[in-house]
Amino acid sequence: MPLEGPARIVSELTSRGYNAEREAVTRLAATDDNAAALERVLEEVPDDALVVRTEHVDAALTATESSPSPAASSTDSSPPDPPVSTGAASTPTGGSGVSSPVETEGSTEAANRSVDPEKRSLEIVGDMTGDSTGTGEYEDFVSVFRDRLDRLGSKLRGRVNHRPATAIQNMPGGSEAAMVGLVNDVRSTASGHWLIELEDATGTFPWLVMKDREYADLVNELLCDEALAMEGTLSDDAGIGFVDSMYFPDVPRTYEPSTADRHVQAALISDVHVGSDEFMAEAWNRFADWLHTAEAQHVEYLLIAGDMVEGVGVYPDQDDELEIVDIYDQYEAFNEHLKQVPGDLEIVMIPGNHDAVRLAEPQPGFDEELREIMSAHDPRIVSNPSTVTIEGVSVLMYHGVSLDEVIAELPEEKASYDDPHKAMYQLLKKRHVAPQFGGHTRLAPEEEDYLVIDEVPDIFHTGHVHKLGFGKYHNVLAINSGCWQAQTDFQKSVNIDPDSGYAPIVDLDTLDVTVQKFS
Ligand code: D5M
Ligand code: FE
Ligand code: ZN
Repeated sequence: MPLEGPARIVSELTSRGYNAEREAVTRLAATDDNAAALERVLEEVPDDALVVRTEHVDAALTATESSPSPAASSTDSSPPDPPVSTGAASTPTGGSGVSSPVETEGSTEAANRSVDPEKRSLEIVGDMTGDSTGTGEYEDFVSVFRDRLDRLGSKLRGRVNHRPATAIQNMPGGSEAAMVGLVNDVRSTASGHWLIELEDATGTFPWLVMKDREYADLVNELLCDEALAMEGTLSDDAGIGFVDSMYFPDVPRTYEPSTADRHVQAALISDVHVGSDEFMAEAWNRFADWLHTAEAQHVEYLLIAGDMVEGVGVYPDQDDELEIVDIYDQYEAFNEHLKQVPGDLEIVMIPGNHDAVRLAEPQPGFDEELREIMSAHDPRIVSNPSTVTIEGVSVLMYHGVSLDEVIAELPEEKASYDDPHKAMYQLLKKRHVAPQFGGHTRLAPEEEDYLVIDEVPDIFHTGHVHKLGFGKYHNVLAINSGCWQAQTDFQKSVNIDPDSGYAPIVDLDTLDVTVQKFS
């Protein structure tokens, strides 16, 4: 058995019925004779273990030569647990999670999972971790908005014959004019029309949308600071433009998403909230167990869109609902839960508003100390937002704090907690994950606006509102994952009924979604 490199080691282990921690594989790969080392390690692995851990490798490689024995095939002779697709009573995993060791759960997963890491590809774009330039000065705000206008404007400028605000101010009355800018203000007039002030690098200009024009229906979805183009006719005194057409940066209707070349799936989750009294450890255990079953054999990627832990001091009176009060202990516990999922999964995570990183967006990925703690299966830890391209399919991951704002500002039929994906459609249309400045969503001033959706993603993944919803907008799959936290007192007080314990699973070859329920 000549073995070369980590990929061969992983497939050899899988064919023998084992999963392995990434670090374990790395250490094995570093030995002079990979094949012999692997045999020694398999002798060292306890009989009931399904995962080859770093400790096993260390123990085997430091131990004196033991008597050679034939290669251990899968030591698991117990009958497999039934695959679980709907959770509930059929998987008696029980326990409060943190203390339940990985190896005792999930039975024959390794036999059920045979992955070939060489078929995988994963690439990250837009991770701004370590690239924050903001000093918090006024100039940074100027620069972030200038960058927003430049980049979103470039998606609009080709569509209209635009002029700067100051040039429009000097055009003769009655002229045709168009402008690209950021929405500075939206108000209704005494006669029920709408006045929208657009701002560009030169100044501002007011545009009037008449209440009986078709575009009036779009005014109620405008947010301050989003980029727009207006086209119309100037008034006789050239003091105002009467809008004939309005353009959003948007996703082209004909957008054709990329898909994977083989049948492979990704689980998209968020809002685990470990450390909260309401964290649903049993539902999580069922999810982790299910990932080890044959039914989940094609799930090779796990994306987690923020709120790994409950955090401390995030909301008033949150302390009353904490099971774990120390933030580092919360991450340790989260890591224990992460260990329960198969070691061969590729995991990508971004932070959310409950996580221990700066609250203002973009949020850089976790610091070194937290990365050390959350090291189970060696996850890729990137900023909120970031885009991860898996097997050709680009997934824009964003935690989703701005969704609260979109839902609050827009009419029910365009954005609501019951249909969180519709709020996501608005962000895609605006090509920005958090358009409105100065409201609920905190934005960090940076030289560059990392929150612009430059490239159309194939999948847009958010969380935060703790509701499950998905749908397609101009062929882009928008998924808001639910959460792993039962209803909190606060949520009860404001009638938020969370969708807890669901995992949406995406087929990367078709972009079809199935939902697995574990609560
Ligand atoms: O927020 C989960 C959802 O609940 C999200 O829509 C915000 C809302 N939420 C939860 N707690 C509060 C408080 N105390 N004030 C305002 N809004 C709240 P998450 O941040 O994921 O817990
Ligand atoms: Fe959350
Ligand atoms: Zn959140």
